[in-house]
Amino acid sequence: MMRKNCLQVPAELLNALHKAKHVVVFTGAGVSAESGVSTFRDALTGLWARFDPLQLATPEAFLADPALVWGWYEWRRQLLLKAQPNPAHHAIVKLAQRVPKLTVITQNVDDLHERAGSADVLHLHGSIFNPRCFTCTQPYVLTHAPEMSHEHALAPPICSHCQGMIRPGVVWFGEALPQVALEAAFTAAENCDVLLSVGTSGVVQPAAQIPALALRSGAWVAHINPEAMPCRQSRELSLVGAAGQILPLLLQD
Ligand code: BV8
Ligand code: ZN
Repeated sequence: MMRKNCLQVPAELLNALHKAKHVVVFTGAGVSAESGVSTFRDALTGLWARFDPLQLATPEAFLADPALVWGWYEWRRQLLLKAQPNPAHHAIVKLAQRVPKLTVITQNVDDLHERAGSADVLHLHGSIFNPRCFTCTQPYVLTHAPEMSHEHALAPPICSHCQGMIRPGVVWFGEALPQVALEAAFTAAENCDVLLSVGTSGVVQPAAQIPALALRSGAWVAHINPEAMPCRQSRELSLVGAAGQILPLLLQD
């Protein structure tokens, strides 16, 4: 029974979602864009405007200038504390209530999926809310929101255990991804019926392999992005638009 075709969602995708036993939602910075959180590629502001995030999000940059890098993350954390989940995050929670199994895999370091109600989110690039000691990896409990009226450097806290520097709990370029989360993400991609790739430019490896893995395993893959994404196979679709506009359309009966 072909489903009625709505605004931008092809009927075959709605059918596949309706029949799916396991759906994966794979997100990048674009899913948080409508929460007012700038994506990684957006021009960095203020103090960091002169830096390329690819240079700043590295252990080398942190060791070279700990206050510059820690200040950047505290500035971003403060903005995230003020941000709210958007209709995209909420639609993912609603979709999870309608399918037998739904796995959220995110490249993002924010907690907006969790705050919207998603459970067991796989964070491939860590979390900005779980800092740890750079030297002894002892977790560090952030007790307050940073008071930063403007972007500025901020010396990182010192580890009470070994006097080392506290670092953000994110995966920097050149650092290995958390093995357990990555393996779980690959397994989910290989065993799902539909994978929705939401708000990612598909540049950063090895996360960028996830949609291709699902496609190779016979799943439908839909890219949801204001930029049209290249589609190589018949079961790969590009839904051009904002996540907060398109994801709610997938919920229609
Ligand atoms: C590793 C945490 C090895 C930090 C991040 C050369 C070739 C290939 C690979 C490499 C290479 N040189 C180096 C590498 C490896 C490197 C890599 O991939 N580099 C790339 C840049 C070439 N990868 C690594 O280093 C990884 N580690 O390989 O380790 C290893 C192995 C064993 C032992 C030791 C080492 C680590 C990668 C993780 C880096 N950390 N984040 C932080 O956040 O500060 S990744 C960072 O970039 C973000 O987390 C994000 O996930 C990612 C991409 O950022 P963005 O571009 O902003 O986001 P996104 O791509 O999602 O783009 C936004 C999209 O949203 C756009 O498409 C836009 O159109 C869309 N959009 C906008 N608005 C909306 C929207 N979509 C929907 N709705 C909207 N409203
Ligand atoms: Zn320590």
